Amino acid sequence: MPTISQWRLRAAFAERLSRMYGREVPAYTTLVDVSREVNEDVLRARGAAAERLGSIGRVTAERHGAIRVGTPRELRQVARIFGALGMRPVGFYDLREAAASAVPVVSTAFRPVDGEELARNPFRVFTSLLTPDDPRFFDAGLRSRLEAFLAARALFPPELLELADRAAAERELPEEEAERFLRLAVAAFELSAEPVDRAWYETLERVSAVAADIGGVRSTHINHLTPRVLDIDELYRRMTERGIEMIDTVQGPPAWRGPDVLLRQTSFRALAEPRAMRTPDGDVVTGALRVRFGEVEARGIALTRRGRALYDELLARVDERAAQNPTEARGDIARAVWERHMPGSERDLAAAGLAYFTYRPRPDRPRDGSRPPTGPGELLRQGWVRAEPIVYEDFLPRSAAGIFQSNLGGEGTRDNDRQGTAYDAAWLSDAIGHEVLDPFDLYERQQRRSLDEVARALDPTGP
Ligand code: OOG
Ligand code: NI
Repeated sequence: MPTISQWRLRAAFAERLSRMYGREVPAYTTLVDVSREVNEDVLRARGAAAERLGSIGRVTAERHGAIRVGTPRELRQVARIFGALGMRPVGFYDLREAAASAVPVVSTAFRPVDGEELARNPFRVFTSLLTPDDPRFFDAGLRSRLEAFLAARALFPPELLELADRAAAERELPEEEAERFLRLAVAAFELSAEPVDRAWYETLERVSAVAADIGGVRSTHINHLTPRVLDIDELYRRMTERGIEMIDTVQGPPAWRGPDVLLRQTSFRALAEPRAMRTPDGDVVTGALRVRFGEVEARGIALTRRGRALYDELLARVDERAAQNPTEARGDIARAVWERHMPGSERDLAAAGLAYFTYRPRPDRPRDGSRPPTGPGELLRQGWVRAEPIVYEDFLPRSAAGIFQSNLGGEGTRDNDRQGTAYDAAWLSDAIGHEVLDPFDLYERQQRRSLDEVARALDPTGP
């Protein structure tokens, strides 16, 4: 019997999830269509340069999803399902104070980690875990009701988890099992038709719409699915032209004349979806919840720790200037700040050690027996190597917090006089039972490996 490898399972899962979400949220299909049109136009206009940060095949198929779970136990089950697809937890994001509104979660992203796997299919899922024990959001009484509610539900059928373990262990599944696994996995993230207990949902909603979406229902669902676009400003214009109301900014770096770095994202507000509700008298009525939305993103070059520190510094500078000049467009302020302080070319980013690249020896490098210089900046400048950008595969906490706002109607409540529970990557690793990997380490290793190969190839005393 033929078998299906992990990456094919991952690609098939992403595709089926996309089809399912398109049926459930038709505006998502519009977003995918417009993204495709923009990508085709960019490819036509820029040619090979358009594929510098990933082949058009990869970019067209590329999606990230977002899900939200309630307990470490549920998170461990999610890790088993994504583990089957060759996706591992990368990065720790604390969203609890990243925004003005109350978002009581900490998050990670499950994704493939090595270059070849990413090139095959980079599907990733931003995964958030509710924090019922943070006293700024939940008092003791609500916390215990919430924990009891979560303990009593099962998000994933045992058969799905068993098939997941098998796929993870064998790195493939026989065709029939693969089909069963994919069906169960997609179904686990569909919107449930089970009536929502309205009083309970509203109790949680007073704390946070995100808390209600996670802990107010007995199932989970995909919250959004995000295509990748090569020109997000153009996409924003075209969506607005079609009458779709987008959030008022593109999150992340500004539109500027330098290279695309990190991640730029935007979204449209969550749409009202009909949901069955059980009233306190036990009647089932049709209500509506605004939970799910559409997001789109453009990806750029991964920044080093130093580059990221500069990014954060510029963000703070832009905030400060925007506060001082409330009439000036934030995008214009940001562009001016960036054009002044951020190196404006790939080569300058590389020389300053601000961004990650894969370095390769140039076939036309000096062959006169001279010794190569040290350091990627000089190697590049003197024509010994070329540098290909490493794409940023992760998320940004501030942008993520902005994206969460897309489905927050009210502000919710957060009692800032109380001390929040401390969480970090080590705590999350323990909760998942798998190490949460550090994204910088992954990029660093990829760059290091290429520089080691360059050193070997350029060593005049070598074989
Ligand atoms: C996740 C929000 C964060 C992103 O792309 O930054 C996110 C959520 O709404 O559950 O998906
Ligand atoms: Ni997202």
